[in-house]
Parts: sequence; C-alpha cells; structure tokens
Amino acid sequence: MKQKWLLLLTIIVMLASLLVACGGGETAKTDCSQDATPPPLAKKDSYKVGFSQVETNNPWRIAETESMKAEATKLGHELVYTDAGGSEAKQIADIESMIAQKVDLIFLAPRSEQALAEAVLKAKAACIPVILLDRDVDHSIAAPGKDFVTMIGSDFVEEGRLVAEWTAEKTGGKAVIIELEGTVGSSPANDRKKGFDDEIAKYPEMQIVASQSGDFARDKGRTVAETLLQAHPDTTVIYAHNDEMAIGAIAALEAAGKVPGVDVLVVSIDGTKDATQAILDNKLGATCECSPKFGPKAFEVMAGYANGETFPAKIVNPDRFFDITNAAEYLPEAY
Ligand code: GYE
Repeated sequence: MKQKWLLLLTIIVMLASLLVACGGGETAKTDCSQDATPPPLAKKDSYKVGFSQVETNNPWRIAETESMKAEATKLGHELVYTDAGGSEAKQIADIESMIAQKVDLIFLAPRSEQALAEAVLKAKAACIPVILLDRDVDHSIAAPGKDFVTMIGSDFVEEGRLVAEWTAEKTGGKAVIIELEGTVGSSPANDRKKGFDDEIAKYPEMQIVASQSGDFARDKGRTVAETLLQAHPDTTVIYAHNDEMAIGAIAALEAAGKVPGVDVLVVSIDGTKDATQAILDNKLGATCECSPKFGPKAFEVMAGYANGETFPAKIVNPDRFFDITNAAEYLPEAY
C-alpha cells in the first residue's frame, strides 16, 4: 500500500515538473529592459510587424512606405503602419501603440536621434525587437546589438563628401555656399553636414556662408533659401541635404531672377524623379543617391534575426551618383 502511494506521488511530481518545463519555460518574458541583447524573435511563417514612418510629405518617404508594404504583402506578414506626420511626440505615441498591440517586431524610421532612442528602449523593455530603417538613434542612449538589432541605411557622411568633391571639381575649388540642412537632430542631417563641411574645409576658397535647416521639405527649403539668398546675394552654390529642398531652392532662385545651373549651382542628395529631371533640365548639378527601397532588405534581416543570425551595428546600403552624364539612363527607375 505504502509503495503504491509512493509511486503515485512520484508520478505526480514528474508530471508537475514536466508542466513547469513546458508551460513555464514558454511563458513570454514581460520585461527585457536589463538584457544584454535585443529581445529574441520567435521563428514563425508570418508576423505582425510594425512600421513607424516619420512623414509622407515627400517622394522619398512615399517610395519607402510602398517598398515596405509591398514586401510585407508578398511575404504574407501583417503590417501595422503608422505615419508620425513629422512629429516626434506622435512617433513616440505610435511606438507605444504598437507595443500595446503586441507586434512581433518594430521597423522604426526615427525622426531624430535622441527622442526616438527613448522609444527604442520602451520597445525593448516590452520585449519587442527593433530594427532601425534609414535613420539612426543616439547610441549613448540606445545601442545596436543591445537595445536594437541593427540599423539599415546609407552612409550619410560619404554622401555629403561625394557631393562636396563633385562641387569642388565643378567650381575649381572656388565657391560661396549656402547649405540647407535636413531635420534638426536627425542622423542624415548631422552626417551629411559633416561629410560635406569636412571636405569643403580642404579648399581655402570655398566658403559656407550660411547653413540652416529646411526640415527636408520642399516648401521650407524654398523659404529658407529665399531668406538666405537675400542676405548673401553673392552665393554661387546651394547644397541641400535632400532633393526636395533643392527643388525648393531652385524655385527660390527663379523667383529672385537668377538662373539655376548658370548663376548658382544647386547640388543635393536622394535621387528622386523630380531631381533627376532637374538635372536633365540643367537646373540641378548633381544628386547622390540614397535608396528608399528598404522592403526586401528589411524583411531579409528580420528573417535572419529569427534564425539566430547576428548583425553589425549598421547595414550599409550602396549609393550611386547622378549628374548630366548618367541622369537620362537612371530616370526610368527614379521614384
Ligand atoms: O534623404 C530624406 C528623407 O532619412 C535618409 O529623410 C532619410 C532622409 C532622406 O525625408 O529625403
């Protein structure tokens, strides 16, 4: 009799420990804030994925969103898409809403380096892995390989440097330059300024006389260019951190009675259709490509992460460079 009870007890203990092993082991963690690595991603056929977009006021953003949506549809993932409308506060709220909706992973195109780094930490604390797209965050707040998986994007310093190099050659190392900066506190604005300014500093007769933000937007690029041109009528070059502001600057030049491409050389970055056409119209000198077509790479990295692959801090997209010598050839694929 005693032996029977012992056997029963042993079986109960075994069953209980089996339950703990299966059920307990799989209970999802609810706080990952202290972990040394980003939250893991379970292997699944289809995911519920967040994509937090900064704004949709320019062709670059529209092309990026289209690329992400098309790839998600192709692979059968559910995409929770948000548009922050150019507001940091809205973008932080968008991430909080994705956390509440328990998405499996968040693709984040962060408006600025610091404020959105805090949002990355919130997602990590909620055990949701983050992959940054097209802009970086401040690594002293949120670090790659620890707080987020990786950042996929262009080498912005090199983009700025290439534009400066081309401009120096075209102007014979002599220029009075107005710089139209991108969104204040964003990584492409910081890096495109550094790459360009450092290269220009090598030429004693090239002077940057004014540098101000046009927030990566066409209308703001135009109004800022108008004001700066009035203050510096001897300007010979306008460097814009993106094509939209360059198109705005071209309009400002024309409104001021100047001939873009003749009186003032305009140069920029992105490779949009409008900018490529402006090169063919001799109004824009050159544009360094910054590809917005993130979809295939983004989802490839996500699948790799679920498979246990590790990634470098940044996955660099290759960029081409367009001027009058190759713009016509590129035009059909421009966005
Ligand atoms: O150049 C610009 C956009 O973050 C790389 O942001 C991106 C930049 C791009 O609004 O047009």
